[in-house]
Amino acid sequence: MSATALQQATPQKQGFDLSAYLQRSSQIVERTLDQLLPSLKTKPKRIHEAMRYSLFAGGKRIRPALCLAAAEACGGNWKSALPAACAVECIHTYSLIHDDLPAMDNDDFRRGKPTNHKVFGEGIAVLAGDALLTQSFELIAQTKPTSRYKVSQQVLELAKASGSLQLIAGQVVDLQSEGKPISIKELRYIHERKTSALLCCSARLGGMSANCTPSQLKALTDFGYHVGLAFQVIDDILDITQTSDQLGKTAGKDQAAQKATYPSILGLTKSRRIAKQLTAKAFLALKPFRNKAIALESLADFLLNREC
Ligand code: GRG
Repeated sequence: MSATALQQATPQKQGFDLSAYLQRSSQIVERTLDQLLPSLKTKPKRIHEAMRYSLFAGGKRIRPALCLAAAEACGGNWKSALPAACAVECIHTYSLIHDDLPAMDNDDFRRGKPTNHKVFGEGIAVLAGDALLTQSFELIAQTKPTSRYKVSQQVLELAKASGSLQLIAGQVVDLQSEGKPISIKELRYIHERKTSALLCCSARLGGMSANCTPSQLKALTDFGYHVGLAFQVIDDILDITQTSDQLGKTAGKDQAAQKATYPSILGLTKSRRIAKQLTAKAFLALKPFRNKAIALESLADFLLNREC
């Protein structure tokens, strides 16, 4: 895409305060999660401590925000989208806990804190991840049906995004590819599943909670897909350009693990260009929503400008 087309695709977001929006959406999601998850006093206390330790460790809450903003873009409200918003954050946190385990990426820090297994031990960390995965289905089961989307369709949406054809598939191929040269096509396969699938699902579930039309659902799918890919390219760039303190996790892990990433295959300049092009495509997908997609647009812009 040319620079002019990119500028045209990049919307103006004057007057919209994304940081206040993220603060409010995180607050409501955290309050709801706190109410719906077993308390720290609930037996067996250790597992609930471990689940809550990672869940409330200070993530950016991008997936819930996408879900709530997608609901708004389709004329819905936060209240109806909250079970889905909380469910996607539980899936995301489970995937991070498991990804950090010694059997996977073996990370010591996440969200600026020692990883779950460093604090609670590997056994409890595996179980905390399992419990959050299960918890997410308990949450999505509490969503309300709409005239277009039954509860079972919304549950299926979450199951498919987190199953062995999507999130798990991305992780499997990522693990299998370590230390091997892979093509850009194979790398995109990993990114589509490891990252894009859950971001896309977050936006789609928000739309479904608002009883979105099929064409709105298609637009949210295009948006989530491209935002998800851009997000991962930028994450790979940040792994090189930022410090561990800035990231809240160990920097430079991809290179150390000889992981194929966009910057390792194409270099930083080309990777930045690709991230911008993907974000421009995400903006274009939002055109049918007109000014109702201001929060989604700002989120995509924020994710891109973490780095580029
Ligand atoms: C199923 C074990 C398992 C893993 C699935 C999600 C995943 C694959 C691995 C986690 C590590 C990773 C690089 C994921 C890609 C998506 C991504 C960039 C996650 C980080 O998301 P942020 O930045 O994290 O939204 P916070 O901490 O802000 O919530």
